Amino acid sequence: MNRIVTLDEFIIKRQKDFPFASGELTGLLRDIGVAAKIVNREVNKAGLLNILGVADAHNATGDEVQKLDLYANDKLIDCLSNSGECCGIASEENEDFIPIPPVGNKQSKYVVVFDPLDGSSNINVNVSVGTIFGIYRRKSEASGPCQLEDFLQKGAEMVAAGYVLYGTSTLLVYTTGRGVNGFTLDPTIGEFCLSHKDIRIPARGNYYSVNQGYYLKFDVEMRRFIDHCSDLNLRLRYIGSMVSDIHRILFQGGIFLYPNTRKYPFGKLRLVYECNPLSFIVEQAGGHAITCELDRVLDVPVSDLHQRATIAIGSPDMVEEMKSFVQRYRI
Ligand code: AHM
Ligand code: MG
Repeated sequence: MNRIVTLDEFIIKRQKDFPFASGELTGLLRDIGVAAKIVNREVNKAGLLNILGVADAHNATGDEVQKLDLYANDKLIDCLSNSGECCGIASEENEDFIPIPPVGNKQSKYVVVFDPLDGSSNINVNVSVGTIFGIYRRKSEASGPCQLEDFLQKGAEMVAAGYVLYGTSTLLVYTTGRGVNGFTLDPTIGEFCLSHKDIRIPARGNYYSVNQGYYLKFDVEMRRFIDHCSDLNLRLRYIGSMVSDIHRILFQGGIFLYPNTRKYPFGKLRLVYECNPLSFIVEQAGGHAITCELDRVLDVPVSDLHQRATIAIGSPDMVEEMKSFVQRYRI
């Protein structure tokens, strides 16, 4: 029998690969692992506890917020602020970033961005949702509180990113820029165990993922590319939970698209909380991620915490193919 490697063990082992590591990043990843277990517990028993439904609130970008989103948001904030392993947090559910005061004399050099529960429209029908996170080294003076500039860094500056998928089983996938690894939660021992080592995305795949209901609202070049996917007999899969859709593509190959529409002229998804962390992971696994304007997502300048972006992400050959369609058909 193979020896089980837990997430904590793996993170600590990896810390030794960084000769000057202080253990802060290690601590942060562990905090996120703990928060993920707590959120997972609630996601699993949500129906039983009757905490489903729409809370009387809207998030910072005006979307409807489900109660479980707020719960996940609170738990992540609690876990990350109690240990003092980061000096600030920005969440999709909060208008502004939250500075974290030092715990004891520990002055952290990291900030964390996250979408606590992505794909929240799936919650009340028992379909997969996820948590997405990214970690940056702060830019501001280490002696004072964190600043907005710490969160407005390009995705390419990220030091770690990951997601948790609350699906048929619960998986945590993360990277610190040296490959991507996946851990499955074993509910019997309450530990995330290494289950997917050094994940590599296939160069091509049989899936495309896009909200085809908006077809007529997409630009002509995007419609041409979607027609091409259909002509190739690719399988259309769209869960409406970006984490779940990208998870499939990461393992089986394919392309995920969220282009601009008339309703969302700059795209719907958030650059800081969704597009950048997932692009960092997919690139680390050998994939590509570009905007529909054909810029690398990780190089897009960030000027607003809740900035939206268009995205085409997934298998490298398929993203390149989409790029050539856009170049050919753009009016
Ligand atoms: P959320 O963060 O409010 O849940 O919204 C993000 C989600 C993504 O997970 C998903 O890909 C997309 O919104 C679905 O949007 P649409 O229903 O417009 O296709
Ligand atoms: Mg989201």
